[in-house]
Amino acid sequence: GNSSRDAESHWIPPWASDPITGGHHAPSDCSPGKSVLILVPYRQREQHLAALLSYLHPILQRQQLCYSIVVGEQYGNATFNKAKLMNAAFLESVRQLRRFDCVVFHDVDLLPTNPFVPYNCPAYPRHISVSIDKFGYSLPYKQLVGGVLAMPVRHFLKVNGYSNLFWGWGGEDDDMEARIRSVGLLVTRPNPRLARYRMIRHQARKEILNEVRYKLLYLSSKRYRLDGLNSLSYSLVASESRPLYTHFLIDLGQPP
Ligand code: BGN
Repeated sequence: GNSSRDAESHWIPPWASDPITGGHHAPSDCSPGKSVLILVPYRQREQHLAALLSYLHPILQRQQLCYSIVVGEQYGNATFNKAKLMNAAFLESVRQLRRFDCVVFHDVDLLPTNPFVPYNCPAYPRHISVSIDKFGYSLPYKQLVGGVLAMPVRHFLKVNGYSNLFWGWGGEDDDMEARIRSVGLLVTRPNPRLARYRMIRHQARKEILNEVRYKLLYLSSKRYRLDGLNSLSYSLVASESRPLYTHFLIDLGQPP
C-alpha cells in the first residue's frame, strides 16, 4: 500500500468513485461555454489543499460541471507572487490541458459551505466569495474581488491577466478590479446566502507584506496593457497529473 504519507492530496477519498485523475471531470454536458478551469495558487498549505479538494469536487460534480482543477505551485523560496503565479498556471493550463470557457481563481484557504454556490461560467467577471466568516459574512469593501473570482477567459485575456509586479501580500486583487473597470466591464456577485465560505486559519506564519502595493495601485489602469500575460516570464519546473488535480510547479524568478 501507500508507504509514505507524503502529500495528503495524493490520497483518493471514498467519494471519488470514478477516478478524477488530473482533477478533470466531464459529465454529459461539456458544450461550448461550459468548461471551467479552477485554478488554485499554492505554496506550503498541504492541509488547506486537501480540505479544499474534498469540498470542491463533490460540489462541482453535483452541479454537473465540466471542470479541471489545477494547482499552481510557486517553486523555491522567493517572496510569493500569487498574481504572477496565476498568470503562469493559466497559460500552462490552456497550453497543456484543453479549451476553457472560464477560469475561477480560488484561494486555497476558502472552503465553500453551501453546495449551491455557483461555480458555472458567468457572462461577466463574478466575484464569488461574498460571505466569508472571517469578515462577518459581509463584504469588507465594495471593490473587493479577492478570494474566489470567476472570469470568462475572453475577459481575462482582455484585461491582460493579472499584474506580474505584486510580490508579497496584498493589492493584486485590487489591481485586477481596476483592470476590469478600465476595460469597461462590471463585476457581478451571486446571492450572498449561496456564496458562503469558511476561511481556514493560517498557522502563525508571517506573510511578507507588499510595501509598494499602494504605489502600484495608483497606476493600475495605465499599466495593465503592458504588465500581465503579454509581459510574463517564468519557467515550468514540473507538471504532473495527480489523482485529484493537475499540478504545475512554476519558477517565477526573483523580485527586483
Ligand atoms: C485589502 C487588500 C487586498 C485583500 C483584502 C482582504 C491591499 C491594497 C491596499 C489598499 N488590499 O486591504 O489585497 O484581498 O484587503 O484581505 O492591501
